[in-house]
Amino acid sequence: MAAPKVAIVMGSQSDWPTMQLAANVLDQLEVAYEARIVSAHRTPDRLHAFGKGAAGEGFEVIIAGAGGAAHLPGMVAALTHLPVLGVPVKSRALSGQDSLLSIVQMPAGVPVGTLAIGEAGATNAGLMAASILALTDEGLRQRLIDWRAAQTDAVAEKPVD
Ligand code: RP5
Repeated sequence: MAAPKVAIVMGSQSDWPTMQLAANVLDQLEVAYEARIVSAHRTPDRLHAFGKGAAGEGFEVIIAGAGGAAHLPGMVAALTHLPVLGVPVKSRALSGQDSLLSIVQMPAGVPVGTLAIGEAGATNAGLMAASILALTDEGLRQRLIDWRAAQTDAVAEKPVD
């Protein structure tokens, strides 16, 4: 596979079961990615180096997931011009409401494209990263169209017992 254009970063190992769903959809669409743990609070120097270096590393889209006081997506967005997709991970204490509000309310001028809380958000972040890259990648565009068509075909007209 080609050098990864998508970075998936997360605040903790505990975020991986959620963020893996973004990775899964990228696997299905044959989009190369690299996943890293980058904690805004526990590894601030790593966060700074990642944000400043992401474009130079060849990444074109960043998916950033975090929970609780979820400052990672916003801080990454502050450090790069690349599109940042934020995934609010479902937190133990507040079911991800805290994560969502921490990520979504960015000040004008520093955008984070914020997805839904938890698994749907992670899956959709993967799909959205693919759709951004598909703007300039014809093969990926077709794979994405096929993926969506297969999803439509998989929906039965009637429920089964
Ligand atoms: C955040 O704190 C992480 O993104 C994670 O969602 C949450 C809890 O982290 P752990 O205590 O499980 O490492 O920084």
